[in-house]
Formats: sequence, structure tokens, C-alpha cells
Amino acid sequence: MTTWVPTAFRTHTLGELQANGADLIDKEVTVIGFAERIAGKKVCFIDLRDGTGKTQVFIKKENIGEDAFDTVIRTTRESTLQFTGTVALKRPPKVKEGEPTPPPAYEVVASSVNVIARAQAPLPLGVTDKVNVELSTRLDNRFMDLRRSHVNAMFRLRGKVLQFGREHLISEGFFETHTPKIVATATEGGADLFPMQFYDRPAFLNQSPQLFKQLCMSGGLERVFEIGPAFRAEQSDTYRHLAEFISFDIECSWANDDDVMGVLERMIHHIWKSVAEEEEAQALIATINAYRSEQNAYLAEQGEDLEQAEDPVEIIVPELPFPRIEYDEAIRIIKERGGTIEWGDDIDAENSDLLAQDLPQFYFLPRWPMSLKPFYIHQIEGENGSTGQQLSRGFDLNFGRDEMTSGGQREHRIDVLVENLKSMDLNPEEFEFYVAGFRHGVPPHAGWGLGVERILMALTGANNVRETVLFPRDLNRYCP
Ligand code: AMO
Repeated sequence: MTTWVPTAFRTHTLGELQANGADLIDKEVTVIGFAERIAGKKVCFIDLRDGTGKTQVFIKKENIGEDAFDTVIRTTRESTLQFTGTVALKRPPKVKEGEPTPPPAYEVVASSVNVIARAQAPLPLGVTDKVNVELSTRLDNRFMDLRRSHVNAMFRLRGKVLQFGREHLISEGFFETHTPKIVATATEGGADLFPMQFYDRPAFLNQSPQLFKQLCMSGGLERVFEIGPAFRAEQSDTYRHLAEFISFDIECSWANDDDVMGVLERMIHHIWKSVAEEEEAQALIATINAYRSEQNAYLAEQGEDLEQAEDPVEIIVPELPFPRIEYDEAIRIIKERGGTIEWGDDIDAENSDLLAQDLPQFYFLPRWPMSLKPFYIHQIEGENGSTGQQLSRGFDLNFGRDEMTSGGQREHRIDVLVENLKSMDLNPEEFEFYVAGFRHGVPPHAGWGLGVERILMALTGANNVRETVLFPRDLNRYCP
């Protein structure tokens, strides 16, 4: 439950007014918001919207004065207006026989108005219109797109997902940290780095907190998590790649790959369960679903392509433990289903589709070949895959065809770590700040990094990762 504290501009939020309307009847309130609809010439109804909800405001000349009345009816949609007035029960809508009666709604009968900021017409895009708007137009005018209730709900839901993720990790003894985003060396490989100027020296935007979260383990911090930006100069212009994403990372001492897979599945289970059970989260999903079903009906009516239509969100709380399909097994399944792949190959999108045929939800892919994993991943001593190649303690977590997370147990033995760097054509001297952390005693440790936007896609069924980012950065976009 939120405690809304009055501000300089309002005594109540509009959401609060609807939730507590029964206690506010006949009381004076000041409310403020965007004028979504202004209807009527003799008496006028304004649908006012703020970030928490909507309320109808009723004005007539006798109450508000002729000049103020004329100003309001001539005001443009989406202008910001402030009203003072008394709360009244709104006349209930007529319902057909057999239909449920909606809960009581409340309105404000205004006695004064302030036009705070008038909206220029035309609007760059409609807030309540059904017309399908291209994603690029929406992103160019994101501030206006965010006023649409289902888009607004998506970002509130994103906040909830992070909140539930955080609270779960804290309950398992992790605490939140931050690592630098300006770095001197690559973490995940050299190709997709954004170079930058650091005073008079070259530097990069960090691709992952990897090396620093590992140094936290060397420093005895034991269980840390970080939610922060990661930058990748991706050359792929796809529905799931961003140039800047939020990486949700953990690192955990005295633990191996199996241990941190457990942390991950328990956290995801907690997020899904909380979203399914928490009242506010359910209301956000209802808003998204109401939009999707209206929009899909409209598209069908217009005879438009339904390829891009999104199904209503259905939260299926995943059962624990998640299935574990070892890499070896995954290759066998893909081959069996006619995929072109050899042991030692990465699993591309097409082959992921084959694998996901009977795995539409979450599943782990543990024990990848060492040759496909970065230098910091631990080998499985003495264990090779079916073709005799070295296996690793690296894993992925997929949701259907899409990768959500990579992680693994880390190599903590300095001699092996240095050998790994060399064998992957990296210069240990450039990683001295990192290698030094392994020289004076270090806990065995493991961790993972999860793409926040990808998890939001999995939760909401959004068909483009950009739906889950306020201001996406990708191959073609860095403004606004
Ligand atoms: P990896 O490179 O697999 O692993 O990244 C971890 C997760 O981050 C997300 N992700 C992305 N999301 C959107 N756009 C991108 N361009 C993008 N790149 C990655 C994915 C991916 O699974 N250091 C390791 C993690 C670890 O071992 O702890 C790492 O960064 O969801």
C-alpha cells in the first residue's frame, strides 16, 4: 500500500481518489493531471489522468464562473489542468442484464481551475486512439507514448520486477553494490566495445560488471548483486538486442554453478509468483491486457496484419526446479529434430527454436564446452563432452528460444586463469588489475548476469525488447 503525501500542487492523486472515494465524499480536494477528454459545451466533463489513475471532473458555469468555463472548453487535449472542488459519487453506468455492476466511481465537482500548461495541437501521437502507430514514431515521441495507459503500466511493472528480484536476493543474504562503467579493458571480448575518451586516455564503456564483481569475492564481500547498465556495440538489429541494457548480476562465494542456478530459479519463481499475487501488479497486467484485446479486435476489424499482435499476458508461475538440458543433450535433440549443428557450435536462433519446441518456458542449459565460454569460466576437471572436448561449469538460462542469463562457476586458480587468458589470445598483463585479485587467496565463486529487458519480454510476451526500455539505444537509435 502506498502512502500518498500531498504536494504543492495536489491534495490527492487520482488513483487515491478512486480507491478512497467513499471517505472523501463532500470533502474538498485539489487534483491535477492531463486532460484526456474535454466534452460538452453547456456543462463540461473532463477526463483527468495522472500517473496513478483517472477521474472525471465536472464543471458548470454557475460553479466555476463563465470565463473559467470558457477557458476549459477551449483548452486542448493533454493540457495539464488543476481543479479544486468536492468529491461526489459518479452516476453508475447502465449495465445490461446479467452483466456485473462495476465498483463505485467518484468524480470531482470543480469550483475553480488553473490551466497549468496548454498542449499544442496536433499531438505527435494520440493517447487513447486505436490507430496503430509505428514503433519508431512512438519511440521518437516516447514522452507522449508513455502517457498511454498500457505503456505506463509496462514501466511500472518493470519497477515491480526489479523490486521482487531485489527482495528475493536480499532474503538470501545478497546486498546491492555498484561497479564502474568506465573501464580500461574489455570484459566479454573485444569486438562489441564502445570506445570513449577518458581525459587524455582511451577507455571503454563496460560490457558487464563481471571482473569487478569477481574482485568483490576476492575482497570477501561474499554475496553481492548489481542492477546497472551494460553497453554492447551490437551489430545485430533484432527484436532482442540493445546497445545499452540493464544487467542484473550476482556473484556468490563458496558456491558452484549448481548453487547459483538455484539462486536464479528461486528468484525468478519469486518474481513470477509475486506478480501473479500482488494486487498492484495484477492491476498493471489487467491494464496491458485490456489494451491488447481492444487493439487486437481493432486490427482484425481493420483487416490489418495480426502478425505483430500481442497475446494477453498470462502469468504461469514456473515450477521448481527448472528443467536442466545439458549442452550434450541439447545438441542431440537439435540433431534429432533435423537441425544443422555440430558439437562445439553455439546454438543459434534457428536451432534454439528446435530445442524450444517442447520447452516453451524456463530451462537451464548447463555444462557448455569450454571453447564456447569466456576465460573466467571454470572447467569441469576430467570431464569431457561426447566428442572428447573439455566441458565447463558455464550455463545459460533460456525462456523458450531466447537466452535470459549466462553464468557459471568461475576459475579461481590463478595459473589456470592466466592460461585461459593466453589460450583465448588475451594478454594477462592487460588484465593485471583482475589477475592480482587471485594472487592472495580467493574463495571459489560463481554467479550470473540476467538481461532485465529480456526477462520483461518473457513476463509480458512483448514481441520487441524496445517495448520494455524507456529510451532504447540500438544500432540505429541513440536519441531521445
Ligand atoms: P552475457 O554476455 O551472456 O553474459 O550477458 C548476460 C545476459 O545479458 C543479456 N544481454 C543483452 N540484452 C539485450 N541486449 C544485448 N545486446 C544483450 N547482451 C546480453 C542477456 C544475457 O543472457 N558476464 C556474463 C554473465 C555472468 O557470467 O555473470 C555476461 O555478461 O539476457
